[in-house]
Order: sequence, then C-alpha cells, then structure tokens
Amino acid sequence: MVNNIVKNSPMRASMFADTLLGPKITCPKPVKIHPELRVCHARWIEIPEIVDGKDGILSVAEERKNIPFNIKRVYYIYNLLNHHDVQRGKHAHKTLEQVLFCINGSCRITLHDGLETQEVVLSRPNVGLYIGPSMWHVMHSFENNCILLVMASDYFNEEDYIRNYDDYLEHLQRESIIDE
Ligand code: T46
Repeated sequence: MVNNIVKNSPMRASMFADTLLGPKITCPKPVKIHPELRVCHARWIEIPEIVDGKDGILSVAEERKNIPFNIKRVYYIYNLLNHHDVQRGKHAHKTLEQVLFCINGSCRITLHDGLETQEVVLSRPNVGLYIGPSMWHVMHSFENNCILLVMASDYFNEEDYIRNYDDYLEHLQRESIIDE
C-alpha cells in the first residue's frame, strides 16, 4: 500500500523523468588557471565541474585519473576561528604526495622548494594544488568559512614530516635536491 502511494506520486515521477531522458551533463571549458607555478614539486589540478540542469555543481576527483596517486587518506581543515592570524603547515614531507582543494571560502598557500618561494590563492572548489615531496608549505590567510580538503597518498605518519626549516634545508642537500 505504502509502495503504491510512493510509486504513483508526482514526486516519484519527477525523480525518474530526467533519468529516462538521460542526464544532461555539460562540462564547462577549462579556464586558464593563474598563476603559473614557478616552484618545483607543485602543480594545479583541475577536476570537472558537472552542471546537469539540477541546482548545484558536482565535481569529482578520481585516483590515478585526475589525482596522480592512489588516495589512502582524506582529511579536511575547517572551523578556523582565528582565521586572520592562523598559519598551518610550516613543514615539508619526505615522501607524501597531496592535493589540496579549498571547497569553501579561500586561503593562501606559500610554497617554497628550497630556492623559489611563491604564494598562491586556493579559492575554486574544482581547482586543486598538487604538492609533492620536499616542498615546504604554509597555509594562511584563511577566510572564516574556509574548508580545506586534502587527498593524500599515504596514511598519517609523523616520521614523514620535516617540521624544522634547518632540517628541511639539510634534507634537500642530503637528497641532492639543492647544492650546498
Ligand atoms: C599537510 C597540510 C596541508 C593526524 O593524527 N592525522 C592526520 O591525518 C593529520 C593530517 C594530522 N594528524 C594530527 C597530527 C597533529 O597532532 O593532527 C594534528 C595537526 O596536524 P598538523 O599540525 O600537521 O596540521 P597542519 O594543518 O599543519 O598540516 C596538515 C597535514 O598534517 C599536513 O600533512 O601537508 O595539512
């Protein structure tokens, strides 16, 4: 009885009508992303925005498709109450690869590869920043509504962090990433 009511309801009809016609998926043309990244071990990653005629936009990240590694971990940073002053990051990873998406609001990331320093803005939910190993990074200038979503290539391991800047420079020299 309950099933019949649901089956015949206009709500149910409208829920299925679009499916019968087939989804209308359009992906907007990629917008050129600025700025060009001068630092090593970082690049922009643009994922599709699917606008299908319903309200909202659907973006999708897939490992080994638009994310260049197997995703073992996802974490997110939010509820930034002291957003004007706060600095997070201030470290590099020995092996970890990550892609950072600001899925709400915006923040800035200062990247440093031992030689070059560059500050970028993360503000588009479908434009991620790939950060590879040996990149010193600092996240700051958070908007209070900022939600930073991170996909990572490995599980959390404190041993993979280089949290001291002098140790970071030593690491670069040891790995012959920069000359002494
Ligand atoms: C990074 C940037 C972009 C865990 O226990 N598990 C986890 O998966 C993570 C990410 C953190 N933690 C613990 C370790 C610390 O006790 O959470 C605490 C805060 O971590 P951290 O100070 O490293 O947080 P951020 O925001 O400075 O850095 C984070 C990631 O840790 C880091 O890998 O690259 O975001």
